[in-house]
Amino acid sequence: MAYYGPDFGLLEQQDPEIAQVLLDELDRQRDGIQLIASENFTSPAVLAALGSTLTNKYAEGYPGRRYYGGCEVVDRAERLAVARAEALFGAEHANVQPHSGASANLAAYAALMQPGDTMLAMALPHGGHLTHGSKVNFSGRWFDVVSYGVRRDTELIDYDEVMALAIRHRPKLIVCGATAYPRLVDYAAFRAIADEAGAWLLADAAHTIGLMAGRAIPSAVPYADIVTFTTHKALRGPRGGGILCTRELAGRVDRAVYPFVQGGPMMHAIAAKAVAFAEAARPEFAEYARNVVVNARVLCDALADEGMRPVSGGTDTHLALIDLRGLGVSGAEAERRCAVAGITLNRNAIPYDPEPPAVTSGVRVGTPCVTTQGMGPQELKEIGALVAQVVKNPDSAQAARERVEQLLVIHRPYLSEY
Ligand code: DSN
Repeated sequence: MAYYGPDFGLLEQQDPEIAQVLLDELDRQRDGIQLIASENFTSPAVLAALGSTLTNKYAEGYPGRRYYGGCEVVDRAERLAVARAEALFGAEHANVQPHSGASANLAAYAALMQPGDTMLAMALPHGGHLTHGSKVNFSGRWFDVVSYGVRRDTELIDYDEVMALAIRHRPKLIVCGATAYPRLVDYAAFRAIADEAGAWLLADAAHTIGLMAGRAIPSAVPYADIVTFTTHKALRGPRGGGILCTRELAGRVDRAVYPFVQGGPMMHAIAAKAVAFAEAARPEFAEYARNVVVNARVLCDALADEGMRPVSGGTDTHLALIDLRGLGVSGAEAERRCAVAGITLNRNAIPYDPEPPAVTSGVRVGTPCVTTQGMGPQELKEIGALVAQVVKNPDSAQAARERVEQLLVIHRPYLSEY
């Protein structure tokens, strides 16, 4: 059986154009080195659950309390997903229905705030997320947003600044967690600040939830009132979101997800989330999560050795943010040069970036994908050298591409056995 489902032959017959898209994307994923920090390769079991007939079922509501008949089977999938998420993260309550991390944040905000309320969150250009109060997002339009960032000198979160802002503005909600912050977030410090200011604390763990699941970094769950997350990044599940919260907030969170923010849950995605939670509870996943962090450190050091400066001086997580200003190459140009060599990464603003978001002075690299492929420190050291080589000298892209292909002979994702 092919990994993409038993009916691929049928799809090829009925819709060759889309079938070709699937094949081409499979080739693209297999034939390059994927360093996008927010991506991963799900397991064939997750893909099987995703490509299933559970997609046919409407199930508005929650298990045992649906607004449609015929939900007794899909109820089992959601109950399993919830129980597995609660056990995996040691959470009092889990909601597995959010379609994405952004939907999870929208629901979490709806559970805790009214439009016009004040929230304190990390600024997008300093590593926060669109939903942390960006003006172009619902969060920036509907709430009164106060932003914190990182210090110019250390490029680390300034907890004294966060405390001062919290005391001055008395936000209803404080959001911690980021998409491009390579260091650990001090959840205990944020808890103390939230308690001092009388605010709720939300940890957006979209990026790091997989590392928390594998116990490779400290968990936000004991500190935050609500933890939002995605299931498709280091956690290696299907594309989707989720929310963990205290027992006290369970009802508010559930009502905010449905019926406030979403209608029918995607039962095929929920089944796939359940598969991913079970996979993440295995000892092999803990080893994987630890290796993701080790690999990120090795990659970061290899880039630093080549004069590519890591923001904040290094990483504690799955990603590194690299300041390219010393090389005189923009993030956008570095992304293009790496693409020619078969290395996929993304341009990314660095703190206090003088360039606009479409150009940027940095790139973000992450190791969830390459670690899933079984690569280790030796390969990551070499990948760091290859990235540096092509960023500095685009003429070397062809030679780098050949070396990328050699690495992939041994480490291809989705091999033929799938
Ligand atoms: N777009 C995701 C990322 O790449 O970090 C965050 O939502």
